[in-house]
Amino acid sequence: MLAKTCCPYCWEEFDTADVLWVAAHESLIGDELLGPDKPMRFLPSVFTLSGEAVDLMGMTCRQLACPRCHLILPRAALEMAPLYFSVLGTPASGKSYYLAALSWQLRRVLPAQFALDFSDADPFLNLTLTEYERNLFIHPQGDRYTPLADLIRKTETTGAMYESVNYGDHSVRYSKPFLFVLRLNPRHPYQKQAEELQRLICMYDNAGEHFLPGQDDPQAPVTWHLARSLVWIYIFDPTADPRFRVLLQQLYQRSNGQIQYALSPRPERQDTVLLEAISRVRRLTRLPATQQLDKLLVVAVSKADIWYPLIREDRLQEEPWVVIRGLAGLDSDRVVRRSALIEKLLTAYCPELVGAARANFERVAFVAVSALGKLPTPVRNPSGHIVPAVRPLEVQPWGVLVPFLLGLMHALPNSVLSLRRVEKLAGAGSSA
Ligand SMILES: Nc1nc2c(ncn2[C@@H]2O[C@H](COP(=O)(O)OP(=O)(O)OP(=O)(O)O)[C@@H](O)[C@H]2O)c(=O)[nH]1
Ligand SMILES: [Mg+2]
Ligand SMILES: [Zn+2]
Repeated sequence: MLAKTCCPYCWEEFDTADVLWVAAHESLIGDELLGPDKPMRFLPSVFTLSGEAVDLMGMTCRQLACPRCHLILPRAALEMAPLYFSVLGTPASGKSYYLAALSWQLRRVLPAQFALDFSDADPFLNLTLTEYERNLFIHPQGDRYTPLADLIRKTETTGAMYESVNYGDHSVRYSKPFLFVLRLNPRHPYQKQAEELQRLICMYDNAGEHFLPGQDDPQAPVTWHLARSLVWIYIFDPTADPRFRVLLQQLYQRSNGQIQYALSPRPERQDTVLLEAISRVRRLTRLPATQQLDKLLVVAVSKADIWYPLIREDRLQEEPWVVIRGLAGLDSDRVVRRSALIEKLLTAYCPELVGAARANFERVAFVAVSALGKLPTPVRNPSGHIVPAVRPLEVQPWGVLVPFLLGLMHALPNSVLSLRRVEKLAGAGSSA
C-alpha cells in the first residue's frame, strides 16, 4: 500500500489511510456529494480479517472512494503510483482512434514481446475504450465497409464519459480515466525491481474542444492531467493543415487518385492547441515562461496511411523494435532517424508547430502513427456524401505503440529497454 496517492478524477493528493469506503448494504444510501441514490461513503472503524471495511449494517464492503470527490477508485490506485499519459489534439485529429489502436496493441504486444503485463485496473471504468476496440477490431460485421465516423464517434464534451460531483454551492465535472495496471512479468530482466516499477497507467479521451483556447474551466478540470503527466502525446493531423492538404491532393492526383474524401473535414490551425496546453500547465504549476517543461513531447503525426508517401527514405510501416530470444528492444537509432525525417517535413510546411514544440520542451520526438494501417475506402453514405470507410477485419495499426514506448522509456527507466541493451543482455546470457 502506498502512503500517499493522487486521485485520477479530481487530482487531489491524499493519504491512503484517509480513503473512504462505499457502503455495501442496500439501506445505506445517500452521499452528500454524489446524490441521494448513491451508496454512502464512510471512513470505517471495523475491518474484516482480510482488511475489508465493514459498514454500519455489518456488510463487508469492496469499493473504495476518493476522500475529496467521493468517486470510486480501483484498489490498484492505492497500491501503485500513477503514471499519466496525456493525449491531446484538435477535434477530429484522431485521438479516440489512436487510443483504441493503442490499447488494443498494448494488451497484445507488451506481454508477448516486452515482458510487461498490461491489463485493465477496472474493466468497468475502461468500458468506453473497450467498446472502441471492439468496434474497430472485433466488429460483428468485420467484412463490411463501415464509415469511420460510425465505428468510433466524436467524443462528446458532456455525458457518459464524465462524472459530476456536487460540492454544495457548485458542481464540478470530471473526466472518467482509463486505468491500467503495468507490471514486469517474470521474463523481464529487471524482475527483481518489479515492485518498484509497477504503475497505474492513467489515460483520458478528451473531446478536442476541451483543448481549445478559452475552454479551460475550473468547474470541469478535464484536461488537468496535462500538469501531472510526464509524457504528452500530441496528435497532429496533417490532413487538417491547409498546406499539407494542397501537397496531398497533388500527390494523389499525380497517380490519378482522389484523396479529398479522407482528408479532415475541418481544416484549421493546430499549433494553438499545443500552445494553449503549454500555457495551462504553466499557469497550474506556476512555471515561468523562460523555463522549459520537464516532460517528453511526442508529436504523433496521425493518419500516416495517407501521408506516408511524403517520406521516402524509411519504411514507416515497419515497427522499430526487434525481438531477441523473446524480449523486444526498441531500435532507438531508427526512431531518432525517422523523427528527424518527420521533423524536416513538418518544418518545411508548418514551421510554427515545430517552433512551439522546440521552444517549450527539452525532449521532443516526432512519430508517424496510423490507427487504421491502410488508406480508407471512399463509400457513399445514406445522405449521399462520399465518406471514408474501412472493413474492420482489415484494420492493422502501425506506429501507434511508439509514442507510448518512448514515454515508458522516459518516465519509467528499465521498463522498456533499448535494442542495444537487449543485445547486450542476450550476449551476456549466451557467454555465461
Ligand atoms: N486515414 C485515417 N483516418 C483516420 C485515422 N484515425 C482517425 N481517422 C479519421 O479521423 C476522424 C476523427 O478521428 P477521432 O479519433 O474520432 O478524432 P478525435 O481527435 O477523437 O476527435 P474529437 O473526439 O472530436 O476530439 C475519424 O472519424 C476518421 O475519419 C487513421 O489512422 N487514418
Ligand atoms: Mg474523440
Ligand atoms: Zn478525487
